[in-house]
Amino acid sequence: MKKLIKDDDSKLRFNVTKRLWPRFTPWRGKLLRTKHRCVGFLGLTGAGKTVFITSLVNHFKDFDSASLPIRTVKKKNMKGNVNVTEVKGGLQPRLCKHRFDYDVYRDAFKRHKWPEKTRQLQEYRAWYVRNDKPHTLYDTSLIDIPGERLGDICMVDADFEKWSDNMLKMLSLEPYSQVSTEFIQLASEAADDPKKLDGDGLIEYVRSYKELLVRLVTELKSPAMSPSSFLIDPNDLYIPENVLNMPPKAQKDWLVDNRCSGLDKKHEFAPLPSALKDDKKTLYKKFGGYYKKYCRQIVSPLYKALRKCDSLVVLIDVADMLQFGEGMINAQDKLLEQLIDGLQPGTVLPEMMDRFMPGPRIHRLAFVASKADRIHPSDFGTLQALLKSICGPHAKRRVATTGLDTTYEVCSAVDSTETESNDDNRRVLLFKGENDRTLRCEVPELPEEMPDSIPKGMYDFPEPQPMLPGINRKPPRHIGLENIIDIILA
Ligand SMILES: Nc1nc2c(ncn2[C@@H]2O[C@H](COP(=O)(O)OP(=O)(O)O)[C@@H](O)[C@H]2O)c(=O)[nH]1
Ligand SMILES: [Mg+2]
Repeated sequence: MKKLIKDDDSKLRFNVTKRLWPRFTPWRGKLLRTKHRCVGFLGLTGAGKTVFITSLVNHFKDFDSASLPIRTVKKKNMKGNVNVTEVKGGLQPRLCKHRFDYDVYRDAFKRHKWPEKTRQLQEYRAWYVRNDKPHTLYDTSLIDIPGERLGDICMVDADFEKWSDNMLKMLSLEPYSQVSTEFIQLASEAADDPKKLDGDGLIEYVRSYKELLVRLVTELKSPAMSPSSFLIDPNDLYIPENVLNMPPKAQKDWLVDNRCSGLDKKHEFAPLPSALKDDKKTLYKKFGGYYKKYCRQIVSPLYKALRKCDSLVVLIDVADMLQFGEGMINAQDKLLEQLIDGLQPGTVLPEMMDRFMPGPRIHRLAFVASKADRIHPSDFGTLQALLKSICGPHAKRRVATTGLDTTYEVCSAVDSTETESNDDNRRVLLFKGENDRTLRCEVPELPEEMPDSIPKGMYDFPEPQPMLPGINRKPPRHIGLENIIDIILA
């Protein structure tokens, strides 16, 4: 036990012989085989990733099989429920720089607040043991990715030329064409007359791209925002709070003047039409260089970590999609398309070969309808069907060609509402709002399928404060977390 716990530095454990053979560690007279599990949590900003990981870790730390009744795969010799023990938590991250700030996020729950917005790639790494697999030590990494950074997924494996072509093509199509007319016009004028990008023309061109980025976020709520440094800068700083509260025009001007489409003011780039490749060789090369530097500093670390994941949990907030309408539905759709194209889940080598030829190895994909506590429990079946109809079309190609293992679950990491029983079958939820006031909300019935258009105000779902048990260390009530444990500790 002592040896195992001292053995925190993973480098010590990874000597050559141990890489080639399964690792066994003597512990309490048992032979423990170490399995590395890495799970990436993805989703649009606000989908609930940080809350999800915090609640999950809390459940593992203070495990109670009554509140997390895990299905067991191996039933033989098992009496009762599965138990999970966290042997050691908060270990040095393996795949990124920053530790997941579990204590800070959990502390927010205690104060009946949701955690602050996360701006960096963070990892919670811990050793777990489950009693139905007593000879396995799970060295588990849970990776939390800020939603904004997923905008850069289109840069994975793409050089500047390919990125430019893809961006210009995407921006000229619906729904992006609603906000991109001006920039696309400038791009096609430059393609016809390259001199338009001399001197001030180039400054105007980059400025127009930044204006387009502002409109993408504010009007379309689109995650297809690349480079993402426009929202979270290379020092991981988000747009200041006072700017978020400015009137739209002032906000747009501030963003265009102060945020960068690249690493910094001197290294800004924007997509260029391919017709300029010969006429504007130096400009193409210059932007290509800035783009490469950006990818090296921002994109590569993120996708190196993601590609080392064996499972991905993609969180989808269906209530928000209905509440915010088409913009959000399109944003979600684009994100799923880019995720599947960029990460190519399912391309998996046998584990033994993977030791010699490390490559993409995501082989499990769980789609989760998060924050299900905002929806009436009688609609959970419909919610799962909606989730399948949103994600299924994107996953099916990979499932058919690679045998990717996909699941669709309904979850709430911190169940913060209660159902009111009433005689007239109305869908009423009770929850705590601001100043701890108990509120009551009649929630709408979910549609059987995602509507093509949603009138504003048609769907409105509650936004409760987190509800927690009185005892501080106790994990929150949840919905369906047990269904994804086999993805994390398989
Ligand atoms: N009712 C409810 N709201 C949640 C839950 N999880 C997250 N939220 C809400 O969603 C917001 C964003 O959650 P967060 O985990 O920070 O999202 P992230 O951007 O995906 O990391 C929170 O501030 C809460 O308002 C949940 O389980 N139930
Ligand atoms: Mg977060």
